[in-house]
Amino acid sequence: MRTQVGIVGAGPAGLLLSHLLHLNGIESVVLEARSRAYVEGRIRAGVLEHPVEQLLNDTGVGDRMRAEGLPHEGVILRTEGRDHRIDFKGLTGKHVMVYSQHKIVQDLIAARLAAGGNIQFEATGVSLQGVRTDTPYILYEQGGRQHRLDCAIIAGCDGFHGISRETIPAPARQSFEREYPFGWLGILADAAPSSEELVYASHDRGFALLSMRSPTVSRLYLQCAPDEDIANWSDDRIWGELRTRLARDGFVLSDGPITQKSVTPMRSFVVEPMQYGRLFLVGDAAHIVPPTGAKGLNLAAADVAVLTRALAVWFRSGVADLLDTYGETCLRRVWKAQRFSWWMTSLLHRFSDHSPFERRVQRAELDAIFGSVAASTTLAENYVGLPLIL
Ligand code: RFL
Ligand code: PHB
Repeated sequence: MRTQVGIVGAGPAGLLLSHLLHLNGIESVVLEARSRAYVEGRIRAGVLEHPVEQLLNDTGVGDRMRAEGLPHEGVILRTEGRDHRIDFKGLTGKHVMVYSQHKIVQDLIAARLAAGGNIQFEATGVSLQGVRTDTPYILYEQGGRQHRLDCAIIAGCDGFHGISRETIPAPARQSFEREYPFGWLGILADAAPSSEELVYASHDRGFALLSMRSPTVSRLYLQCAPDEDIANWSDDRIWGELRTRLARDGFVLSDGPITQKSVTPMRSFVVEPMQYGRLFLVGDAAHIVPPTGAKGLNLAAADVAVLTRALAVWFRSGVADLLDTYGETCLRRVWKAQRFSWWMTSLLHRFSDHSPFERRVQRAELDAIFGSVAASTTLAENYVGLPLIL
């Protein structure tokens, strides 16, 4: 099989890239290790930045998001029973969109298939060959047979645990990493959200987040140990802990059946460069942020926007300038999002090794935001999203 762009991974990055390339008249084939049902049901992110919402709308895949998504004009920071609202609309004129990542994946798969797009599910044993030549190709197995996909460009959209990043020889890449001494225990529950807006709560027992997926489904998180055993968390214990950490006078947390539970470790990670010959790393394959800033999926979409623009010029005219600066362009935004996610994480979580002095400084930093329009505006600008291409 032959195509222009071979894409590894049918997460949001790979599918959005395939969609945008198609709109630019460029052919692609997406190779995905998992089944369609698996990727369409995988519960992950929920908050879209304003520029990403616009991108989905402008490229014709925003119909269901407009119907079912929840535009949010602010978030609440809660500490010691006090609320401070960050007014996105008032401070930046923009909002964020609460809409499930797995629905975006469903919407993109539907759009690609309706347009005759080629997505190969359950393609395993993927290996990238000849990435330093003008004729790279991808080997994979499917249905018990070995296949070969020839292409001009390979996009590694296979997430943090994929094989694309490791295809770059170790001496040619540098990783920047921070692991946090905690994780997030996340639940989905059939319960009406107890707040109209997201609540980020900093509490002595640890961070908690109230989020949502729809008017009848709540998404909630608790800071926990990075290797927390989910078996130790009964539904009652989870709701009790959420009630303690989210407490405020007059606030009532409504509960309901928990339909999904998981523990996610927290990590900041960037690999440089994001390009090696004809291989381009996109999204989580190149960078991971802790979820506190709600940036991961949004960064993946920004990489896709940069790569699509560069490939459109290159395939049309052979001019490689934008392609050669792909990584540099993405990394400007990536590092700003890294800074913001690290800062939000440091601000709101309980660190067991903090001295009483450091804990007081952390509270003072929250207070400084509460008392300053300038500080609140900086937070709002970063949360609603910087322009896709900086
Ligand atoms: P993905 O989504 O991991 O997709 C990679 C795809 O590649 C496939 N794959 C392979 N295919 C073929 N061969 C191989 N060898 C392969 N190896 C892997 C995988 O099966 C998969 O289908 O990466 P992508 O596309 O870069 O998208 C990134 C986002 O998924 C991620 O950044 C976000 O989910 C992060 N994130 C959030 N981001 C936000 O912008 N806003 C949020 O509110 C938000 N909340 C979250 C999050 C991530 C979370 N978890 C579970 C990590 C909340 C959580 C709890
Ligand atoms: C979510 O709804 O899953 C979510 C919201 C905000 C975050 C992280 C995750 O910062």
